[in-house]
Amino acid sequence: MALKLYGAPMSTCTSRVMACLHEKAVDFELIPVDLFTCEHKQPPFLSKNPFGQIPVLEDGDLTLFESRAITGYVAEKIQRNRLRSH
Ligand SMILES: N[C@@H](CCC(=O)N[C@@H](CS)C(=O)NCC(=O)O)C(=O)O
Repeated sequence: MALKLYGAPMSTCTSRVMACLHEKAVDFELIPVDLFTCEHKQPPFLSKNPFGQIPVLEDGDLTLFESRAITGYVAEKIQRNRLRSH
């Protein structure tokens, strides 16, 4: 199942995560969050990140925020999966 990344390409923090996902060749779906209409401050988004900031990553049941935590998770998950397949 592809990872879901909630964010906006113009956001540096979203771009950080996208760069990591591209570097690791991980499939993901970018789900745009409209900062101009304050979508990130509405309850549906706040249920993913109570701080009301992008990006947010969903991997199945797991929801993560903070771009550096997300890149750390992606790097570790990829390494784990590659080690398992050897
Ligand atoms: N430390 C956070 C910072 C996230 C952040 O500042 N996101 C910005 C976009 S780059 C945002 O959501 N700004 C809207 C707001 O804070 O209301 C991270 O690295 O993910």
